[in-house]
Amino acid sequence: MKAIIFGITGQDGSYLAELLLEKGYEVIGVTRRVSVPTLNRITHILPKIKIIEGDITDAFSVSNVIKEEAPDEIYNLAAQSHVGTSFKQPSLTWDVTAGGVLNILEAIRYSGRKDDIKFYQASSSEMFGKNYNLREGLAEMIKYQDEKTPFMPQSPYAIAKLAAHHLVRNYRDSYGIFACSGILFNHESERRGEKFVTRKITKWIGEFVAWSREIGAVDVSFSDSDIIFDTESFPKLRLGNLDAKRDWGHAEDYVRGMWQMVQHPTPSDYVVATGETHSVREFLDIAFKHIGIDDWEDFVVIDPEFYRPAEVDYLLGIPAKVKRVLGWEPEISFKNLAERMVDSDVEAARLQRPDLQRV
Ligand code: NDP
Ligand code: GDR
Repeated sequence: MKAIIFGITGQDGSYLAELLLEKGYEVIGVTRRVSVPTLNRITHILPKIKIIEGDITDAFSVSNVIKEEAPDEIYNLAAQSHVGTSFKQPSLTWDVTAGGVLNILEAIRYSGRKDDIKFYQASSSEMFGKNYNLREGLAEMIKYQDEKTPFMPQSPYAIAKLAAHHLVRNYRDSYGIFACSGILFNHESERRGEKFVTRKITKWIGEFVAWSREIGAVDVSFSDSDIIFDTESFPKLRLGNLDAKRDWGHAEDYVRGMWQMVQHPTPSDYVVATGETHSVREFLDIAFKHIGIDDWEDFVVIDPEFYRPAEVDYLLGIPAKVKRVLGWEPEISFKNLAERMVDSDVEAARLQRPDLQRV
């Protein structure tokens, strides 16, 4: 089997490539040319995969790679994937996150092999935006989203993802292309991009722990300023809305779901989620407790810079369909996820400081 992954250098792309290699696939990764290295998440598997230069906004490069490589499966994970950034760069977000998907679908349609290619699109729980359904819980009504919840996107990113989601359905209905979408809720990992809130928190903790060890501090005085490491003070962690609630899982579990969707005989759309929701505050609780700090409020500053013009307050996905049809289940809990991320960032920060390498 041969698979093309668009977005192979991202968090999910790296885990998916590992999974497909384990299953004996030939893996082709499409990467765009940028002025800094972007292969660090896949360095360890580079000898086993083929990298081809291409950008999903460039219809010719997309159609050439699909024609020349004649894949069995295509996974589109490429996107401008940061919701906050999409308010600042809406046009680029639209071109990549919506337009790029159209380029891939058209390339499949005219590849001469449209019935032989299976396509996976990375849709998002952000498409639900402010919407939810209600059902009775033990003590109160529970808000949730599933495949039947109407979409009400709240950002240029979510609107672009929704356009792509509808394109996938339309190409499936119109041309019989095997095209499916995973409506994935937030999933994080040790490889998560550093601007997403979970990783931003654990990266800060890693650097803070390394700095505290370096200066031998137990009681440390903190500064509100942006001074980067010195021995007097340490910049506080600057965050936005701590009350937002997300259904957070681990990316390793979620890429397994992507693959399972593509193996099913019939293409469909699936919600992939854990069925639990937690606030940013709860993530902070677990992450800071893991390094022995109970009162993280002393270390955090609320900064309006990180508020969004429109927020998605609450996401809780019901993965009943993906469990029933594909047998998918998440294996890594919220607590385990947060602790793994902290451990990884503490270790990474230690290794970056030669004087701490024996600690
Ligand atoms: P990342 O931001 O980590 O990765 C995005 C990938 O897209 C990178 O490989 C990036 O390449 C690539 N890319 C960006 N622009 C282009 C372009 N113009 N042409 C080709 N490639 C491009 O995202 P994740 O791995 O977290 O997410 C994977 C997908 O799943 C994304 O589409 C995201 O929107 C979606 N999603 C993610 C969720 C999550 O919680 N992680 C939840 C729901 C959906 P480069 O390295 O060069 O920047
Ligand atoms: P999200 O993830 O927007 O859900 O999109 P992100 O981690 O960026 O935000 C989650 C929530 O945390 C709040 N928040 C902050 N967010 C960031 N990035 N930085 C901060 O300092 C901060 N402080 C509070 C946000 O307001 C938000 O409510 C992710 C991406 O992976 C998308 O690509 C994907 O589609 C969705 O998850 C599902």
